[in-house]
Amino acid sequence: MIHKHINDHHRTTYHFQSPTNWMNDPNGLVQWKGNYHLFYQYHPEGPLFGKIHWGHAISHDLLHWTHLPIALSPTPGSPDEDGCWSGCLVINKGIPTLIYSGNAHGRQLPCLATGSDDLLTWQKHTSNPVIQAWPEGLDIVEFRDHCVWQEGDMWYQVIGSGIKGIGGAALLYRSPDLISWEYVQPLCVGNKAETGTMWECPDFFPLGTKYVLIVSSIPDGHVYYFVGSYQDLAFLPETWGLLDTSTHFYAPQSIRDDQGRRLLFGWLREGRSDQEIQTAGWAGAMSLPRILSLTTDGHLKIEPAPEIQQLHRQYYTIPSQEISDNKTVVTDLSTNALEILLDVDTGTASAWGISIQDSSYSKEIVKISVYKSQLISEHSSLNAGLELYEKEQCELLPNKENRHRLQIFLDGSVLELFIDERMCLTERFYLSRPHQLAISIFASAGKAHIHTLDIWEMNSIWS
Ligand code: DQQ
Repeated sequence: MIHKHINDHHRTTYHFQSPTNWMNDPNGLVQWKGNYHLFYQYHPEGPLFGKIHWGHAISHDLLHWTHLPIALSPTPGSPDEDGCWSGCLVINKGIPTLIYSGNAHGRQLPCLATGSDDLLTWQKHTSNPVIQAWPEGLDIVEFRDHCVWQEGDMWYQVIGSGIKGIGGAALLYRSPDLISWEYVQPLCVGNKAETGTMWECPDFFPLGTKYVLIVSSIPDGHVYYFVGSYQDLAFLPETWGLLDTSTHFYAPQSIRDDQGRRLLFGWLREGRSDQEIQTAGWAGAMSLPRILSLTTDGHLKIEPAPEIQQLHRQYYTIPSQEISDNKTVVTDLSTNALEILLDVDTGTASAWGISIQDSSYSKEIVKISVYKSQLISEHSSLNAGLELYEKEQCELLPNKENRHRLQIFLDGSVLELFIDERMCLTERFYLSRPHQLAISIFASAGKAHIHTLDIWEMNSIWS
């Protein structure tokens, strides 16, 4: 499918990507007439951010995607002349409808487009922008991105914003028809010292007995979730945390699918320079579909969608055992698409982990280790003769047995980690030559018990 970049080993095999050029946020997620539709922020004219369109792809199984024609393009002289920025899709009396941020003259305002039954052609509304100005009486910094839902006969939406001197905000509006909107109040306002000065891409939905608000924060670039209650048109957070430890995961959007699952995709941004991106000719990938549910202590449980297991191909494993040093499990794997499941009891070891490295260049390595209460993800590669090294770490949640379950998804330049079904850590890494990998596990200063080490090569999602 993606012929243009076929020999680029930094491209992914089973994470969604645009055919070429720049992509960012997932938009307009919907399961419609049996198919999943994924729209996304796309710059078809180059590999860097520019005049943004909506790319579009379809999947019957949440795994295999087919690219469709661009869904939305900026219209010269209109409220979206400089870009069709992020938004969502709702079905209004049977009509698929997009609510997105029209970008013009450096400001964004809400716009509407209605779609054909196959979601291929979109008609922009003549009264765009449907909200003409920022809300009065509030001193806000920005105003964009939309999450829209229906309660009874009324439509509601939250728009991403920030209140000067206070913090990020999700502003609540209501409308009888998606066209005339009345500002209600802030659904939720954050503390700038904790969760940033501006919230992009708010996503608000019920989950189990609670409600969840997810926001992408400026300036730190992290994604925060809040779990709480929704009363009298206000959201009261009870717990909160990071949806992903890393800033390589951003601007997620979720939907409730036909199975009743809360599915979420996020944009995986690059970790290389604009010059390297220009040379590559593309940027950005989508996370795996993540499934959200609630933990018993009121936080988010985050798991990869089980459909991903259908991509398993060649399988490697070792028997359950104790280890106290380094053990090579497999060498010379010529693949850049792997899933690894590691279930380990720390035992008496002070550290344990897994390293995935180029079979002959020891400096090209991805290493994931558990040391004390920290999960540490490190990677190094050689770039034009220079060694690049990056490290990301997060606090593991205390667990009586000191046992941890890591699901590691390695795909081209993407490393997506699910830790104890509670946390994610996403990285981008760029090995200097096509992957020829050796995988080993290790423990130091004591014995760790490996309950499970499963390794699968992965099939492609493109036919
Ligand atoms: N990306 C979009 C904006 C959004 C930002 C522009 C988040 O609508 O705020 O591409 O990545």
